[in-house]
Amino acid sequence: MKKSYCRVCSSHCGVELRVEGNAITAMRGDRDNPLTHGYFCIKGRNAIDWHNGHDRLTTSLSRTSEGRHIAISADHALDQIHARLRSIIDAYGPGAVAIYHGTGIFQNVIGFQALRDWVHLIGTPYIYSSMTVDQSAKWVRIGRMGLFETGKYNSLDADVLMIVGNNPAVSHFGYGLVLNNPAAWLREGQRRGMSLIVVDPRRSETAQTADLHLPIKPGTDAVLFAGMIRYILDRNWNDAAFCNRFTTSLEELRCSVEPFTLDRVAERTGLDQDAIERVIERFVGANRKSVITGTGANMGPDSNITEHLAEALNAICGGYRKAGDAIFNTGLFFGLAARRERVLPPDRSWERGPKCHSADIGPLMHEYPTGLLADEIAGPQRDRIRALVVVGGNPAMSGGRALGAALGKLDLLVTVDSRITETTRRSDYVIATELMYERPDCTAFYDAVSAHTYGRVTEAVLRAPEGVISDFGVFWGLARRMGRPLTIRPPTFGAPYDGRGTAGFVCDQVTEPNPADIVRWMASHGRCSYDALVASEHGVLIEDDVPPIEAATVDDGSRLELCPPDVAREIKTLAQAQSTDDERPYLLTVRRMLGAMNSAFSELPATRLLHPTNPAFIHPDDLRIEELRDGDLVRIASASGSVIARVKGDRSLRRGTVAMTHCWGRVEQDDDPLGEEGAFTGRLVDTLDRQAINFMPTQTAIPVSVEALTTASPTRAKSG
Ligand SMILES: Nc1nc2c(c(=O)[nH]1)N[C@H]1C(S)=C(S)[C@@H](COP(=O)(O)OP(=O)(O)OC[C@H]3O[C@@H](n4cnc5c(=O)[nH]c(N)nc54)[C@H](O)[C@@H]3O)O[C@H]1N2
Ligand SMILES: Nc1nc2c(c(=O)[nH]1)N[C@H]1C(S)=C(S)[C@@H](COP(=O)(O)OP(=O)(O)OC[C@H]3O[C@@H](n4cnc5c(=O)[nH]c(N)nc54)[C@H](O)[C@@H]3O)O[C@H]1N2
Ligand code: SF4
Ligand SMILES: [Mo]
Repeated sequence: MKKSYCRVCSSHCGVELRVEGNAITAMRGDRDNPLTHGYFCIKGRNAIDWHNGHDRLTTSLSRTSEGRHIAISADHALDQIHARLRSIIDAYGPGAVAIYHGTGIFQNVIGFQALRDWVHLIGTPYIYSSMTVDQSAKWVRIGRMGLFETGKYNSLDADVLMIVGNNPAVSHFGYGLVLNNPAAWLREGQRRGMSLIVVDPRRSETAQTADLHLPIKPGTDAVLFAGMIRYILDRNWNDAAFCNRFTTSLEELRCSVEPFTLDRVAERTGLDQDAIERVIERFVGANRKSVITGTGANMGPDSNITEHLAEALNAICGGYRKAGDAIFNTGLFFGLAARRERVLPPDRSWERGPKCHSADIGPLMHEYPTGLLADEIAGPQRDRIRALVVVGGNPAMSGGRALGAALGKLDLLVTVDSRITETTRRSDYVIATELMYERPDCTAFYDAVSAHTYGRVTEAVLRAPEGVISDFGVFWGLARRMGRPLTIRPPTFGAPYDGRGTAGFVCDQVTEPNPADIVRWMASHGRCSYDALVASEHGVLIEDDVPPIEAATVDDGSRLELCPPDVAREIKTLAQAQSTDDERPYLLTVRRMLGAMNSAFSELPATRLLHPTNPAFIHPDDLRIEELRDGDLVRIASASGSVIARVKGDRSLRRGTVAMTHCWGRVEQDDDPLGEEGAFTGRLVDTLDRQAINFMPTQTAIPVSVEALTTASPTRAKSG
């Protein structure tokens, strides 16, 4: 068995693979991995199909003038792409070129850094990613409030952890959580004595093991947090010492949340008043506590203010690690600067820097809002985006139907992926790339966000099919054609690519570097030598030195801004809002399914055997009222579109909720009139109903109607 690690998600499970010929024939979790201890999930196993599967792209494609895709060598494709980019840049400047990167590149450290350097060489500021249709409310919150450097407690040390709209037991993800098999670490925390509070309209797999669960009405989290803050401030239960030293505009916050009395909050959130009080008391009474939010909190109609108020609750209660608490992650690859109690002040980056073409908005963490990308491409302005390079993403689906349609208006669409997707279907060129077990890699990208001082390297355990190149090779090849050397730099989150003054790995312009040499370079800076990383085939976990967080030193005046004027205005609007929609009595919520990773794996036979299409989960009592039975076909309609789906009873849901996963099916209903390939919920997303600053569309708590179409047997499988 060969050892490596899974890179489908950021859990980075250690795996053992049996390779016969050049195919994976068996796979299991590596029991000796110090963090994941043999854990392994269906998505990880589905990667076998991904590598060996019949739908693997084994050649690059180009589109003929009649619109057909034909095979082309990667070399010829890159020649043609380079020439077409050159003429677009000559005519309209580098700002006419944009990049979109999705979840498929986050676990490929060399490819990702190559992409970033290439964007830098092109000279366009326009970077888009899946983050701005995901949890960029966190970036808005950091920009408006600032950040406390010590970070939050998690299952390693919290006494109380409140998880809001996040289901790590399925998603294996959560900002601030231990990312390696997070559910196991939550259980470990509970064994240690930690209380787990979950706020979720669904008794999710995470909520099932929680000590307290608030089954909130979807989309009302901001109201809950405003009410909790009011209740705490009213009783002076906040951490006054922390507030005095590290926060500002507490009085403005107090005034803003005044209308949110607990009885009103209970009514709007559909929660029991006593249950809310119990949660507040448990949270406030604990010494080490933090609030963690996920997509359920960051995708609703008030996502930015929800995120801000959740963090304000955390801040007024001093929910951050304090002087003397342990720093569990000291940065295995690049080392982290000593952590001390201090505020990184708000910077509101979007008020400066190059603006979008279609809106007066600048960069957010050096990216632009994907929620605006359709306008940026298809808008009337002469200055618009004409060429888009997509890497490891499927924006035709993830950005909603409007973006799917806008992609057709580009002069040039290039997609770098390993399989056919709704985005490759719309592309002028598709570059077929390597998959994870075909490349050497290391976990350096997660150095800053890992909960532990942990890292590992892996070699390639399979040969890529002939005709397939690496993500790195795409950008090295394009840079070579530009006559510029590509430089690979240490990965950083939210920092300008060229602004760190760190020397990089300068790539030869004639001979393509061996990616293994770049991994060696990447892994040679840190706490552990490259040779030691290679020798430790289960990954390296350093636990023996956990230095303490340092106390604050001189006061530099930086404060967490609890309630700046725009936030106060948004809270006021929230207090006044009362939305009811009689025509659309249900609220559509997001949820993830174990076997698929957004659009990836959703088409695999193993996934479809379990779920012929993505079900519309509804509480059985709601099904009864609608005179529906499991498997019945329904039309689900929002104000902006409709999908055809099959219902499935689910008692874990709050009544009045329809929960569906995203990025399944086809973008246009005409391509799949009966919804047999799945229901694309992006058609229900109103792309004009967007948040300020990050232009995040509402993806959860969307008012919908449910109308029966026909009845069918519960287990009817996909035809054909
Ligand atoms: N309605 C609605 N819309 C949503 C969401 C929702 O909940 N509801 N969720 C949003 C969220 S959170 C996200 S993150 C986005 C997802 O947005 P995207 O990232 O745009 O979509 P994915 O389907 O994850 O696309 C990943 C692609 O990467 C490819 N890939 C995998 N490995 C590699 C690799 O090594 N190299 C390359 N080049 N490609 C690779 C896969 O084949 C796949 O096509 O969707 C968003 N959209
Ligand atoms: N298996 C699998 N794993 C994945 C992915 C996948 O597609 N499949 N995608 C990956 C990606 S890109 C991301 S961003 C992460 C996301 O990771 P998570 O944020 O954990 O996403 P979900 O698992 O959908 O959990 C969201 C929870 O929010 C709840 N929710 C919905 N609406 C609301 C609301 O209005 N308020 C509250 N309080 N809760 C609400 C849902 O019921 C659900 O339990 O997962 C990653 N991991
Ligand atoms: S949780 Fe599943 S998909 Fe994520 S790294 Fe582990 S095996 Fe891979
Ligand atoms: Mo995501």
